[in-house]
Amino acid sequence: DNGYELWLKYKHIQNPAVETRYRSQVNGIYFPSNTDRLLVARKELVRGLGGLLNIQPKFASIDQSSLIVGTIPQTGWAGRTIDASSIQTIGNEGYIIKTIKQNGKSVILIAGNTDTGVLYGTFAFLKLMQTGKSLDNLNIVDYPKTSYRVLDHWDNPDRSVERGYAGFSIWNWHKLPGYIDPRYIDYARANASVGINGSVLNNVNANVQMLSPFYLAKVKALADAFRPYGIRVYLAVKFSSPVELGGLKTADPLDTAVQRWWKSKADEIYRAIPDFGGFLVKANSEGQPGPQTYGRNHAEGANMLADAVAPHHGIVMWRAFVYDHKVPDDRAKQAYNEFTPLDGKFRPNVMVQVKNGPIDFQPREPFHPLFGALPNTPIMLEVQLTQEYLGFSTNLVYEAPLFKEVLNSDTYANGKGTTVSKILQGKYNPKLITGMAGVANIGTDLNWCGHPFAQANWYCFGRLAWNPDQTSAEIADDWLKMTFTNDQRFVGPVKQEMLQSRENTVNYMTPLGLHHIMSANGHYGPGPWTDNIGRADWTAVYYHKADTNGVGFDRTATGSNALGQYRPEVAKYYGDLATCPDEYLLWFHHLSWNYKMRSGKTLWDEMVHHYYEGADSVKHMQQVWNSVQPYVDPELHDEVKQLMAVQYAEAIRWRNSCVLYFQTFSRKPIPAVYPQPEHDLSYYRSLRFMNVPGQGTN
Ligand code: BDP
Repeated sequence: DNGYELWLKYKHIQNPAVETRYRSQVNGIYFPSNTDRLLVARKELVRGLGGLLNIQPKFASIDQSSLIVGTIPQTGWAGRTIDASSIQTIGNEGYIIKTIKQNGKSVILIAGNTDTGVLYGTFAFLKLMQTGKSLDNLNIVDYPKTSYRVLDHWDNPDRSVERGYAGFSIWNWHKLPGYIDPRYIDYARANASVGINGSVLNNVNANVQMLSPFYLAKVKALADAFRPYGIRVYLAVKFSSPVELGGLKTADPLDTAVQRWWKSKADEIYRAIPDFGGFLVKANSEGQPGPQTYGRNHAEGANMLADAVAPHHGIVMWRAFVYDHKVPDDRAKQAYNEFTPLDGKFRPNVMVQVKNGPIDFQPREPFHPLFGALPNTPIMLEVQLTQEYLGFSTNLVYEAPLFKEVLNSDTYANGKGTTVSKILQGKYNPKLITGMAGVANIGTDLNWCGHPFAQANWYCFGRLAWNPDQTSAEIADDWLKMTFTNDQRFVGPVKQEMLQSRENTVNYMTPLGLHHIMSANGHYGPGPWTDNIGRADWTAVYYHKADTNGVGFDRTATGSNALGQYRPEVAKYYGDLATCPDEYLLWFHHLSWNYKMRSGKTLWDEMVHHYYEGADSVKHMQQVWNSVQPYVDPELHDEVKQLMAVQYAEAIRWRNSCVLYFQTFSRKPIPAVYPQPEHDLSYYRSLRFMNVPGQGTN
């Protein structure tokens, strides 16, 4: 098992009683398929049943079938059993799977208002079998709770991937548009199986060539390949394209020639790709040009692009990841400062895309203060699947708990209970479109994501974008069963480790609210000592502020007052040491090394404890993995085992580096109960690791 089949393995069902029962329930299938999308759904059903039940499905007339699949009108009398409210609830992408009792016979119906709904319903039906669920008395009414569920590929035209740790870009630009790699189809199947309906093909640090006719022909080929799977393509665009590509003198969004240039570019794209999704823009951030380059604001820039795509029903995803030297005291505050004055000024087809936290995809951050602060602006949550700050593709980190942490955060924007999840589900301001974006972790590696368990991050992103209220545990459960086996002796213990894995990594990298202490540029190993690299807000010392008195970033009123950007209830909760959870302590407070923690330990001892606990938990994970060896394909087992050994060594390096470094300030001993680091600090500081091409060395 090389991992290529992802969670769509459709392995033969091992329990003969279950297999027999399932077979009888799909004996005779009615599935009219007159569109490309219905055809791929039907093909998937054939493939799935072929694998799971080892059968060649038999298609039959509606009255001779025990499984009826189609759009509601196509399914005749069966479709007419669906009540009006369910039809309304499922909308354009949802589906119904239900058991109908007819003349003493049971029939299963999979139906949607649209062929997209049927496609999603088909995958959901297969998932029931993949996870060993009963197909008796079904009554499932499901639909996506957000409209835009998009993967962001940070892929460059030369096939390098910014922050990619799974090989090169899967887009073979050289062979496109002539050659459609079967991998594109498998990519689309995987996305459709979890409801992902959009794909931004290129890096947010965009190359203007992507908008040239030469590349647009290639983009069109991908759009055509993905369309049957309900996936639209989007492009990241560089704000200065009218100058760099169009030869204009300016890219000022209020200049009519610039507006005309974007309109005609949009028209050109839509002539080739009528369902093109729209643009993603990184503007005035990390050196990228933007409206501020011309004295305009984000809304003026975004609206100009929004007007170009609006006639074609396209959208603009405008990133709120902005920072520069303008807020020298605290980078965390800049996005809020720039965007809140613009609330209500964006066009309805602009979504402001906000990262989960105010800095940058750290192992743990509090939720971004922009959530709940833009009541009249469409919002999209951006999370990072590729493990830039989470140990690349050698560390096993299941990210659902990280995503859930922001989703469950209460912004108090509209009183208690205004969670980020509710905002994204449109329950706060139902007039606004919403979505979720995940920075993809996909590359040319045989197993797609580098680490076999990193596939779970692609999977859980889709599941949470579909319904942010699902739990990390239920998603892990499904993924493990679909990817490995239904055997509880495997699923039980491994699920526990997955659920714990992110906390492990927080513990050995950035416990107690520490952040951004990774090595500069690469962000893989520890670099708490990083200073003097040109810009203060790229160093580690800017964030941990350790000195002999203490450690942590004071973001209360006595410090940067970033806390003031949250609602009073939230500011009070994090600002008051009596309520601030340990997890966020040093994010918001600068505290003495002797500060007494809830555990009774001093801050120094507690920090050391977390670093050791983090590394030990990786050892525990290794033991669990060894114990489940009988239930895993040997090749896959060995691959994960080797990666866990790398992860353990990395965890030790992190632990020893950080403990020794912070000890230079605390001047306190590492409690004797812990094994002392084998080397001194200068050794750890001297270590250099090869990084991914084009991303500097560690
Ligand atoms: C940071 C990455 C950088 C990205 C940037 C972004 O280090 O490579 O370009 O985010 O999101 O995390 O634009």
